[in-house]
Amino acid sequence: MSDYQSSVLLHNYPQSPVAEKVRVAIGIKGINWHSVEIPRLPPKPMLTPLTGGYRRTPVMQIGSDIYCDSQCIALELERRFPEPVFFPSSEGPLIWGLSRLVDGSLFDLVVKIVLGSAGDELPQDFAQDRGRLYLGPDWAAGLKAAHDGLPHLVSQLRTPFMLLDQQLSDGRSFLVGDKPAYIDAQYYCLYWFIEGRWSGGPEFLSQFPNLNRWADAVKSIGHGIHDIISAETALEVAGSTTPHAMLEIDDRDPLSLKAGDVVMVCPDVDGGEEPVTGSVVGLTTETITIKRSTDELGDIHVHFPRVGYLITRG
Ligand SMILES: N[C@@H](CCC(=O)N[C@@H](CS)C(=O)NCC(=O)O)C(=O)O
Repeated sequence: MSDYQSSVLLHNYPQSPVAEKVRVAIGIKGINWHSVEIPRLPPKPMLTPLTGGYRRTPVMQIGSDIYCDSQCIALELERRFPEPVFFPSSEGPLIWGLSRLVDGSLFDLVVKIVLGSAGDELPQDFAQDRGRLYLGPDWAAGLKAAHDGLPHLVSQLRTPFMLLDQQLSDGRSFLVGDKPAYIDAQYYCLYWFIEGRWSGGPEFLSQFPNLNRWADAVKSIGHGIHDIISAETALEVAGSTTPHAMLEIDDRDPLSLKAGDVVMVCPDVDGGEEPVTGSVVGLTTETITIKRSTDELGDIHVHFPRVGYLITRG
């Protein structure tokens, strides 16, 4: 148990592309970790006691610090395991800033291609859940539009993938040079999703030879050394530790938030998700940390990114 208490536990499932991004990122860092398999569909009764209701995948746990969203997970991995760096070039901050588009609009586009191409073949419960999550309340119409407009959606993806192919055309192994960077994991998440979950993916990708060579290089990074532990063990870890991530409070917060304020945090899209309520214990430009306390688990600190999340007073 003591090893589990201080190491990285990743709540994920094999088919999740965003989890694959984080698994590759962990591979870049070369760390040992423990995998906790969570269901692909709600309810997630062994996960949400940790997150306070956040249901997306993946979630990282270190003791009773819970990191929601790959953005927040990447920031914390970089802070705790600085070598090898996630941004091995002088343009690191610029690339990290621009990469919000990869996690945002490009990921949404790829989701539409995957869901739209599957059409009626999607199991009903999966279509309903992911449709509502990614396409909003009128998801059935959104799914049909994605299905009917598939060629247009593909045309929107072709340009960014062609640019990546050009970026790699000088023979470099990875996007910013010879060392893998977090941006490789971010783009690879899209590639992996397109390759494995859209029937037209392999044919679409065959027009990008440099990108395919790069994808082989990213695959060879692996996922670091890991084993599988039970969700019960992860809950025991949370219940037997206290949060200890370093925290600061930004006194220039645009929402004028202060330590102790009760807030609700939720992705800033209408995905029908439950907000997470807690009191502010950490506040930076990039992240917010809220404290939750329950009889079962004691104090838990739940960390979210600021970009892409709506914070309202509770
Ligand atoms: N912005 C989030 C997106 C996470 C996300 O949408 N993940 C998908 C899986 S790839 C998901 O949560 N699907 C619904 C689920 O797993 O319940 C992040 O970067 O972590």
